[in-house]
Amino acid sequence: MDAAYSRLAIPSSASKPFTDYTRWRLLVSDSGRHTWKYLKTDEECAKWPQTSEDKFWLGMALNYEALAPAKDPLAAARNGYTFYKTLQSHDGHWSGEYGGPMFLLPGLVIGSYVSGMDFKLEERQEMIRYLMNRANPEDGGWGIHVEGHSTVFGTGLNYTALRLLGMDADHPVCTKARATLHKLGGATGIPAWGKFWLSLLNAYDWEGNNPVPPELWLLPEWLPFHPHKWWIHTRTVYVPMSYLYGVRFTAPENDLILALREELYPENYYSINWPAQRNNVCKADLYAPHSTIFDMINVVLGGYEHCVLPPLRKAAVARAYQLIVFEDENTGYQTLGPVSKMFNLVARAYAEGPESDAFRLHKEKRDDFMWMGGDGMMMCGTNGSQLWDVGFITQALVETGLAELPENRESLIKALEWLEDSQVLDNPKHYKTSYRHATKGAWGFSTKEQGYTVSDCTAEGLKAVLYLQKDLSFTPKLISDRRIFDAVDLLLTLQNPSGGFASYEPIRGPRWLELLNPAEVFGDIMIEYCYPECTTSVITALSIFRQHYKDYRAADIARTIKTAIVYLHDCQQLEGGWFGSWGICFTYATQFALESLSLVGETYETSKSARRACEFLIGKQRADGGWGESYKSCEVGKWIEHADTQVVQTCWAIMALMYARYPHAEPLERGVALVMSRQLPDGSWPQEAIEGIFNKTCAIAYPNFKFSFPIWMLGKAHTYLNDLRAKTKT
Ligand code: LAN
Repeated sequence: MDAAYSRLAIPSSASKPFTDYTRWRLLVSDSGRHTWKYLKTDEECAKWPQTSEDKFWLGMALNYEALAPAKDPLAAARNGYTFYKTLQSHDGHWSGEYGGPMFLLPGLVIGSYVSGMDFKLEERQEMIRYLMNRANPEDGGWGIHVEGHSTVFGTGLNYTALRLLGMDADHPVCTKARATLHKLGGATGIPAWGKFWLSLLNAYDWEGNNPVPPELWLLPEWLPFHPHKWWIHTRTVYVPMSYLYGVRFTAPENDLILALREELYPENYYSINWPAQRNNVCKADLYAPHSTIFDMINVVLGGYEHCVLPPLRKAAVARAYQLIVFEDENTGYQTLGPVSKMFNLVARAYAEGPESDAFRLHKEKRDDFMWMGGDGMMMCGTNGSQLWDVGFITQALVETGLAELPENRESLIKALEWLEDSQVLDNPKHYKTSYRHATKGAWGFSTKEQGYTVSDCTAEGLKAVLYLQKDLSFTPKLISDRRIFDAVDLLLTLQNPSGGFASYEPIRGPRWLELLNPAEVFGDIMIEYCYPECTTSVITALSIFRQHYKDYRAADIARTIKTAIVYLHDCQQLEGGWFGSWGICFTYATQFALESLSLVGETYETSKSARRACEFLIGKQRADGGWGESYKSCEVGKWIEHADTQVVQTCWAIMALMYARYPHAEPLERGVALVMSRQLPDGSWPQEAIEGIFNKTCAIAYPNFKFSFPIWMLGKAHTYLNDLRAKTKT
């Protein structure tokens, strides 16, 4: 362990790369798999030249010539795609960074360290650099995400990561971060997941954690609180956590761990009253405080930990381990997400050792989460957002007519090939036995290998395929009707009684389970909920589908759309907007909801609800013509202005108004002008604030949105405004 993680001499500034950026390559293989390679020799570099895709994501200059300046919105959209097309991967999808959360890289580093799994030197150097670049300039700490204020969660874990990666404790970056950590009270007050990671590392006592008993997996499945009824991410993280807690995994002490025990705490580590820390969470971190009932349950469970029946624990640990193996095998060792990835990896490495296949395969797929960017190497929120990005840009091109231009045809055929290759054709290997929902016919958020059904990803994938295969004359018809029906059948299994659609599965557990939310830093994570965004994607997909296939399950589809619209009305807020859970925030969800309403003819002229939504948006337009909303809207549930106008949100707002057939041109024209004014001479748009969110508090990056949504909006607005002007003239 020690040799692989030796001390490194790190410069005091991270503005310049620590490695040679001309040597990094993104390998795109196996249906959109992303892994970054560092080439060692000039010969290798000559054989495998850097592409624009590599250079763009590495933040290197592309030096494209300026395009002819756009005279109208359509020309601007066309220029946008002229640029964006050069970033398309050879297999037809668009790669991209999926960073933002600041609690993932420490999981990668701590999990690897305690499993004895090394990194390449260049990876360590660039991960260190990334953390240096992401430290908050004022206090040197880190928050829960890249734009967040410093917290114990962010600072305690990223400090630990830096130290394990090889930074010295007296490096100025460490000194500054440590001072902030201590000012926040030190690592005793780290939230539950932080306590857990530090306990695995042997730098926090297990006694300081609330219990994570694996025995829940042995309870009868009909119980309303059985973990298979939890939101899929919570339960998939809970499986390996309960295993690692059950066996009390603890890395062996070494000098570095002993040093961390000194550095992370202002007080003497050995004098800390650990059981008293279980519910100690720093104020700067706390978003969802424990309920009283949860605290009471923890007292009982804490008592149980002193008298566990060994055979019962053994059986429970074995059951949890079986579920870990199922998950690994279902997903080609990607697992559902980055947190379960690293917990599963630690569990498998512990149980099966460094020589095992499990260890090797986990190591291989660990690369899929490591993304090299302009500021260094990060860990991504998933193994990419492949489907999500391909889905939006292809629809944008078809709807705007840019798809028909000869110059774009090849790129669209490639995108269709990728979509064909990425549809999941079967249910999971371990299906009901691992509590999975069906996957036959699905598109997931990232790759087919990860393979999880997501309602809106399946819907956006389906829409993209229908657009490409049905609306364009020049595309091969790669996906059969049968496969299209499979996607539709799957979507129809996902509706909830309220009419709405949730993210991965129909809601399984009761609402009150939220009282048992243990995470402290995230809201609404215990069960699935319905989302206007997911609901819209599904019903728009179904409605496009039925235009082409009038007879297939027509009654089911009609009923589904009708009840979904009822749900959408139910969740409109008084001020007129919809609250967004996956993008920021009201602008994002209101765009989706108005698209849904337009399906059933509800627009500004015909529907009070659509009109109220338009007025809500118009009320938020800024003097410069754009819109700008802060991620804080998602935390507090109320619109909060961003300091700056945002191109992507301006596009969402204008798309929303166009869906509702907003009749006044002037606000739209001003928004369009703002988006055009921010376009660069090469057709691209610069990166602005972070676009996405999850679990109410954690922002996440969708850097491809700055291409797909301006292209989409500008192309659509071109025709829309022309029509509007023609109408007002007559
Ligand atoms: C995502 C990313 C995509 C997102 C949309 C498709 C946009 C959404 O409409 C449905 C939910 C989904 C699939 C989603 C769920 C939660 C994810 C997987 C993420 C935001 C990406 C990262 C996040 C995951 C939970 C991060 C790991 C953290 C934990 C708390 C386990």
